[in-house]
Amino acid sequence: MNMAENQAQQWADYNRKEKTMTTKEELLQLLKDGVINYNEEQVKEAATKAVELGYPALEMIMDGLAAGMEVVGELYEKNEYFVPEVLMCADALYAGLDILRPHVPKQESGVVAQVVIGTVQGDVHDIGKNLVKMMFDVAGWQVHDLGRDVPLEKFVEEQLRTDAEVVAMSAMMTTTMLGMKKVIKMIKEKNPNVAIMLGGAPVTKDVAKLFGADGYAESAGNAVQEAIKMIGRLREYQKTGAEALSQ
Ligand code: B12
Repeated sequence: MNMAENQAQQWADYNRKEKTMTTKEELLQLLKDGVINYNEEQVKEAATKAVELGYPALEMIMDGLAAGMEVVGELYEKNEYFVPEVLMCADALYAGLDILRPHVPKQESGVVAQVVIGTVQGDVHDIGKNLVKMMFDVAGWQVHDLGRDVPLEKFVEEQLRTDAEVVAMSAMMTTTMLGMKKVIKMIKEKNPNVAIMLGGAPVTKDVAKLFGADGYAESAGNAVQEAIKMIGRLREYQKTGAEALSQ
């Protein structure tokens, strides 16, 4: 092969590679659109491709799958989607999560503890809760997942059984959110040294405070950091409390 032929070959190889190589942005869009259009096959293909190409799995989950579900929420609010469509969107999201989740790298969080997590009684929304669970998992925490629609007493029982430092509750409805307050009261009565954090769309920092929780995070991205801060505050409080008593 002479030099001109060699260059032509290299150019052809480059063009072929360009065509088959999908960019990160394209895959994020495919994941997002796949969730919005409840296209499970598209989501699976895009997720598999993202893994093959080594794109960051966490970014694919948050900026692709979860971002798609945000749009689904807007469509539901505008009455363009109803429960059956939303359910299919959730199925598509979970299909992608199954593929991407094992590729989220472990992260050093500095503190490793146990967390009991679940969505409160009467509430079947578990996508957000599962993303928070994943963040604790990758941070190396031991996670006791109670699932969704969890009877309120179950949080208390599981905390006592495992002696977990943190209990994290999710609620997506204004009605079910009230159950959190009951759980906080029950847990604090039995064991005041547990740090309780709340989250979910209707929950705010003020609501969490009003309910007597120790912490709140508005997204899965900062849940672990907030949990670590909560543990720190609680330990500090125990220390100063004990010092005050001994004086
Ligand atoms: C998907 C969905 C469903 C799916 C749930 C599938 C599943 N497996 O989860 C299905 C179709 C089953 C469903 C059913 C219903 N739904 Co719905 N649903 C939604 C929707 C569209 C998206 C929720 C979601 O997954 N978002 C994506 C995730 C990633 O976000 P997220 O959940 O907010 O979680 C993030 C944060 O909040 C936070 N977070 C969440 N939990 C926690 C916990 C902790 C500890 C921390 C720190 C952080 C944290 O981190 C997450 C990730 O960053 C919302 C609309 C919306 N805008 O939220 C309505 C919505 C929640 N649903 C609603 C309603 C009314 C219902 C139904 C009653 C409808 C009906 N007529 O049957 C039923 C309820 C059934 C029941 N008993 O629970 C209402 C609730 C209204 C209210 N304020 O009370 C909403 C807000 C829609 C609306 N605007 O009316 N729903």
